[in-house]
Amino acid sequence: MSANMQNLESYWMPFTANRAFKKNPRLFASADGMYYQTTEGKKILDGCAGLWCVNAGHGQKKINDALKFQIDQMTYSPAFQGGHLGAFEFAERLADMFPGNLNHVFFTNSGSEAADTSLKLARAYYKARGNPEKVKLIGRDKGYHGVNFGGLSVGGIPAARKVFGPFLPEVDHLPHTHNVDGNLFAKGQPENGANLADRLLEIIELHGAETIAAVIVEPMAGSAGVVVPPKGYLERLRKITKDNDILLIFDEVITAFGRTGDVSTASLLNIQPDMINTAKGLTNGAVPMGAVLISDEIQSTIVDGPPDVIELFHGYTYSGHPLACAAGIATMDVYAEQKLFERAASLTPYFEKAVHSLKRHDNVRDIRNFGMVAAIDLIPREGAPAARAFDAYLKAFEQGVLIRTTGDIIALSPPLIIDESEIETIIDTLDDILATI
Ligand code: PXG
Repeated sequence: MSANMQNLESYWMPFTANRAFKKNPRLFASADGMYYQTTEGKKILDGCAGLWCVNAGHGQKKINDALKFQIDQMTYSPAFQGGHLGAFEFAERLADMFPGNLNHVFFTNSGSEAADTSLKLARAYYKARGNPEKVKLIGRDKGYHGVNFGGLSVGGIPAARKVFGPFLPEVDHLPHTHNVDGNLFAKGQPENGANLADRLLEIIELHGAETIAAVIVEPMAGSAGVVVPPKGYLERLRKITKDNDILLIFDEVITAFGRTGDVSTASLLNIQPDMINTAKGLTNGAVPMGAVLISDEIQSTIVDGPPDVIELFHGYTYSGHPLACAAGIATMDVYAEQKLFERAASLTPYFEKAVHSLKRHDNVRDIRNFGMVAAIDLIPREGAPAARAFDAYLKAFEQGVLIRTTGDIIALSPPLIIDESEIETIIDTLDDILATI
């Protein structure tokens, strides 16, 4: 059905300017490899992996076949006091892939649910361990942990919080690491800003470590416009949290599954957090799913009670859904067989060079990159914040390239199957557009 035959009013679209969209809809009908096709038959090169999730590209046959098979086997089995083999297999697979002692997996249906699950687990852990006063949760300015109340409470994007408060009271925020002097046009991790992790020491002094359960950060903040961790910053956060008996949660909803060149950014940087949140690339975006990877210590402390009693009153009707697990297992096969994490790592220098070539435009304030993610930070138009970047978005779409914008920042995070000529197409298109906006 084409857009002009369809009434678009009933569907309230998320994070969208609904009225503007419905006047000028952009509707996708099919997708294959690096390309979408719109309802009008226009081919669109995917520069942002859908919404940072289709890491293996569109229409991967193995994932589709696994889904078709699972549909005929069983589409639902009860998640509580019941199970199916796919969930156990997928959990074991993930536990093997993620670093160190992260050997337990709690399935959710989104990154938002993963955020709230991890925060609840942090509190449950200290209650089980006999430290019920350790309840405070420390997030970071510009942080994004989805849209539920826990994630919003520790989150730090004003527009996402503005009309929804009040939030959880037992929360504080670290400063962000964005735009530290001397970091403009940094390639990969910037040099300056590791010392900002020391602000955690002040937060600990203020509240007392004995009241703090966890610190949650995105290793690289995506939604805020690609804030890359300064060299040494995450390592410093790990040391301070460990020294003070505070859990460290990495929200890797965007940064896991090859995006930064390894299974997770924790693995890439050889840092051992106590929990890692994932979603998006977990199923290549084929079925909604999130997962929290949990350390042996946290899991065994919570589960260590009378064996016939439910240990944790938490979970979702669709935790470990059979279709999501089938898609997820096949997705992990595809990542491994097509060596996509290695591919991301080896493409990064080419991508980095291509993106930084856009520096020559007067309206570009900064360019940053980390693995297969990049941001082109534009100087806002006077009195019209975000207008210049959204103009770029509309023009790119018109010219057959899908990008993502947040505020006046263009974010690129293409599927990891991208090749050099497709990178050139994205950059050439942006090069043309930046000269006109
Ligand atoms: N944590 C992080 C770090 C995220 O990036 C979520 C949690 C929430 O995931 P769900 O599945 O509940 O949406 C996210 C989601 C963008 C963009 O372009 C970013 C996200 C989602 C959609 C768009 O900035 N991040």
